Amino acid sequence: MDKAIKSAGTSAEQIIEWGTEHKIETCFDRAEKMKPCPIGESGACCRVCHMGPCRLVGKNAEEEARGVCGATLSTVAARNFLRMIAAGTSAHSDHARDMAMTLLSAATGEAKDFKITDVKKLYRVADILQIEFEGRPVNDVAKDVALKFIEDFGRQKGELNYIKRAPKKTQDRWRKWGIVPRGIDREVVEAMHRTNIGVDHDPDHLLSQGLRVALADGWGGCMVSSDITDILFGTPHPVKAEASFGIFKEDEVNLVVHGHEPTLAEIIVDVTYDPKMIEYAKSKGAKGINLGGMCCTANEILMRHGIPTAGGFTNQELGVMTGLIDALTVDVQCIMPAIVELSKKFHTKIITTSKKAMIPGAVHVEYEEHHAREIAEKIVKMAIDNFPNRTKKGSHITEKFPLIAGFSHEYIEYMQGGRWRASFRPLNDAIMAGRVRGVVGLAGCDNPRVPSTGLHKYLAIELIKNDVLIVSTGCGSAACGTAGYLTPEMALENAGPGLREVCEAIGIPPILHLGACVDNSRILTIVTAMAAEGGLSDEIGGMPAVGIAPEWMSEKAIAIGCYFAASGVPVIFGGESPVGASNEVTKIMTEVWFERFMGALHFEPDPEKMLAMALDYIDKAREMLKLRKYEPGKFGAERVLMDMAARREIKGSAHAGVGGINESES
Ligand code: NFS
Repeated sequence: MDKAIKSAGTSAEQIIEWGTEHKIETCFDRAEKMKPCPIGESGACCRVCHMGPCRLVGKNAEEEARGVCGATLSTVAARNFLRMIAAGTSAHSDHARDMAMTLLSAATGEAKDFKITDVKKLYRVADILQIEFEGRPVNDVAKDVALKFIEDFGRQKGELNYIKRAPKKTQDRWRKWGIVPRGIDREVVEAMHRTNIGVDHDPDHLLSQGLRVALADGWGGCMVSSDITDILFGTPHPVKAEASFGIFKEDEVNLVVHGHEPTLAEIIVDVTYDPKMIEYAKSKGAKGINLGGMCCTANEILMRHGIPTAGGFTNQELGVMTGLIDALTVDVQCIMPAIVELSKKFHTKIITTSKKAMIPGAVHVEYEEHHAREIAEKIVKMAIDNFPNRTKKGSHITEKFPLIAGFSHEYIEYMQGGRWRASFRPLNDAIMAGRVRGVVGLAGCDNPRVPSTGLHKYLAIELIKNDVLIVSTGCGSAACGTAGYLTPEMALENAGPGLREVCEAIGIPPILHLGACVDNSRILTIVTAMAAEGGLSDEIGGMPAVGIAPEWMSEKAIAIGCYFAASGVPVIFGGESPVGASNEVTKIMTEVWFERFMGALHFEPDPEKMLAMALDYIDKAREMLKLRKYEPGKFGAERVLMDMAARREIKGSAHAGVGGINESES
């Protein structure tokens, strides 16, 4: 990987160069100027009270350094880390709370622009929550489901509803180590309490609360959010779309939705198809209205409507610099305030829409679910009205790639056996036979501190070459999408022979786009289903599966990494460790967590080492499960050429269609 480049996206890099020529500063320049403080970066700076900030540094800092109150380095590092998890969890969960409120308002008829779209999913969820659904009006069921979800936020005692969705053995581990979350809000508040000056000082105890908060995020906030979004807007199934800056059109009104929430964006999608609006756009000289997305809001409408994406986190300023965006609406999370200043150099209007998030200098059009359509129309109209102000200024870079997105748990199950035989059997069998070596969740942010999206791209190619199936979410998906990696052809060109065979048989790309960052919860339900299917591990821990967030930057990513670790998945994050100053804390998060939960959280900046570590975890899990040893090149084309027996075997298996990969090798 070329370390001199700022972004590994070819058109992104061209826009950055255009910006340098025109003296326009972006996060890439600011990242160069603003070096991270090494004390804070490694978790050694304590600023929880005003006797400090205390910096616990020095040769024997771990043994000798103390804050004014006497706090040790491991206490400080663990406390800082727990606060990161709490912040990340609060972001996902607050999003989930709003989704639950919208579901409730839709069910009671107060939010007239929303309705229950996926009744089947509603019933499935009702069933899990033990809510009677047969013979009842759909909206009554939806109301009960919404209320049950809302209970999860404020519950003071007991267990989160969705904890029981995990494999029994996984739940047992959580109970044994006392990390089953009660209510989501309660766990976040308790984390903030415990990390106050003078409360909890035991690093292991603090980090256990970290896992409890993280589980409230994964099996609470994120999972609740994904489920409600499916109920309201439909469970995703594969759709074709496009990615990168070429999605903007020179002759149409370009409106972009950026952030994380799908509600307003869904209504905007609808409004952009309204013939009256299209007529209005034409009256302003445009040929039509072109809607695009950025970051996770993009992923939400990409996988449900095929709306194209301009990419992930580091592409937001670059998108404005194309000069082609007439209006950019933002809701919450991962929005760089820099886009407002930047937009003044172009004609782009930045519109903030959330009650919770304002940026000085932006236009604020507040979203309110009871008047969703009215607000969406206002925003689309603002974009149209701004079209005549477009100038020639901008990089006008156009390059785009086709992609397939929208692999939900339900669809993955369906694609492996059709409507009547839907199951995870073929995937489990392919793993058992060694055609698929293992599964990696490639997720998390993209980051200007490394050649942005470059680590995702490197790992994606190397993993599929090694017959590892990738499930991707969030900006990990955006990185793969803007590189042209999310197509079935990718399997033919780059996947190892075993994985290629499986992808060809089912007709899927080797990298499955599972959705937004909250949809990491879909990975939890997939591994749970794999555990239930049998033949691999009977809990999440011990599966040949690893999570990687090579370019993470957000506290939300930390919360996600921790819920995977607590659930039993070894996780590898890129960059310097935010607890690197403390060996004790590092040891707890790697060795101790692995002993207790079969998951771990590592930080490793070197992408080659990340890859080696992931493959090592996968191979060790295969060994523990006594699965056939993975042999590179054993399956696929090489075998077809060998002899008739091999040909017959291939004919009877992979090429016989979806059911074919059912037959495990013996
Ligand atoms: Ni998730 Fe990172 Fe942000 Fe979404 Fe992208 S940066 S942790 S993927 S947009 S949340």
